[in-house]
Amino acid sequence: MELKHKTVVVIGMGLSGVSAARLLAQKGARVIINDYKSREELTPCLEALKPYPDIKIVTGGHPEGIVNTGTDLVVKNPGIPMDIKPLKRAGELGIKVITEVELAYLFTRAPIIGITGTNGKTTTTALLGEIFKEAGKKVYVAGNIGVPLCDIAEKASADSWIVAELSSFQLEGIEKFKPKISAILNISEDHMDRHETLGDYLDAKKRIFLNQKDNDFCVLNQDDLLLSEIAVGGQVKSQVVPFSRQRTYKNGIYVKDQHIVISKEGKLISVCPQGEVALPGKHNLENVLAATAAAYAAGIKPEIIGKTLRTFKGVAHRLESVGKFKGIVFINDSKGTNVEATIKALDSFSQPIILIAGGKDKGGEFNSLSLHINKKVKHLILLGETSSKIIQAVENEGFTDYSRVQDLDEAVTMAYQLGKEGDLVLLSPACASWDMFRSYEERGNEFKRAVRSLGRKMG
Ligand code: UMA
Repeated sequence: MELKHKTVVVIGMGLSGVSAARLLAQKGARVIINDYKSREELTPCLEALKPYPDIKIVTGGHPEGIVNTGTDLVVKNPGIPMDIKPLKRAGELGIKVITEVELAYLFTRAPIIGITGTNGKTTTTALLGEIFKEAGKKVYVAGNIGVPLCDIAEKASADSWIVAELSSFQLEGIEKFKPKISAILNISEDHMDRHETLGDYLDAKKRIFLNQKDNDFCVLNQDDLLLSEIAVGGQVKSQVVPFSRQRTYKNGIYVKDQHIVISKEGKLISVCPQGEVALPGKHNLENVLAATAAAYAAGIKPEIIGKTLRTFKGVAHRLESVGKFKGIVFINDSKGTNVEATIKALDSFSQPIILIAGGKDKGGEFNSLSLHINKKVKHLILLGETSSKIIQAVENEGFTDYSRVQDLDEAVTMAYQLGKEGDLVLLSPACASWDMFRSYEERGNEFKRAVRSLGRKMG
């Protein structure tokens, strides 16, 4: 794409917007970056843009005319909904709107493995990155995991790989983006404040294989009803690589006699005994199968995959063990940002659980979570915007052992006071963090700080 002297408006700063603006400026574009927050709130972004004095910065709103007849292209931060005024205006004027991920794709030579799905994306992406490292490959791990793709697009040479975690927000604005290997892990309700229906959300996820050709691969979870329908529906033009915890395939990845196996034309290759996989939990087994499928499709030897599966213990904020005081275990699952993720977290433990939940309202419902809370939770501690909605849902199930708190310090202290030896305190909010924190990482770090400070007080 020729960008020299083109006028490009970037909507939304954040990590992604800033990264896109930098790449555009390096390519000689006239860049205008616009965010509705004030300059004070955007200090880290403004610092990061200091080496690019030619980038015009507009803050404190999206002014009328920011996108106009002189605009050649609009690049949006994934956090920006498609229906805000400047993007609608771009549509009226026939100006192309792409996401930061699409822009990155246009400037990279490295093959991409794109991982999407509702849950498990970050763990699978990080695990794949480790498998590639173990295989001695040059690899860049990026995307929704926290490193914008525009940061690494040009650094990644043709002989390296990019392993990219991709959200529905990132995928809804792609046009040509084509991963060599795509993977969809699972689909359940999430981000219903942005996508009108589950069908719209699934459509955004399905864009991951939109541009793939028959020499590309698409890894699909066959234990997920919606994804197994896609696999047989003729929608995927690339080679489908199925994986399953329950079923077997002539060509695919599955569990046989408690071993993770690759079946190639019915010939079985053992990757690793299931019992030796370092990641705990049933849902992590699916992530392990997906990573195995993608790595094998990329030509990585099964023994290298197996070696990494035995050592990779997971990433921060996903069922992360924080400490044990008075025999009570504290687990940080701040990345449990939707109902399904929290249900999976609850299902991963057999001890009595004190659950800390609640956060930003994404427009979903909590009925299915309430059933699990009723079965598995000893006491529920709620904070944030969704507290009342969750209370309503658990009360409908006849569950009344709940309390409301103002912040995580209060939640951790209360959990400790209510807990007994052998109990488990789990932060798995089932909601996004943005009502009280900048990110789920900040929420998780705040929880860890509160637990450690309690630990110090307890000696
Ligand atoms: N903004 C506007 N107008 C609007 C709405 C927002 O100007 O109408 C501005 C905000 O003021 C803000 C910016 O747009 O300055 C959005 O920033 P952000 O902090 O939401 O985004 P980034 O820092 O660029 O982070 C994004 C991803 N965030 C989202 O998609 C919401 C990060 O995923 C990702 O790691 C990062 O790019 C690098 O690729 C985080 C996330 O929460 C982890 N993702 C969601 C999820 O996993 O559920 C999708």
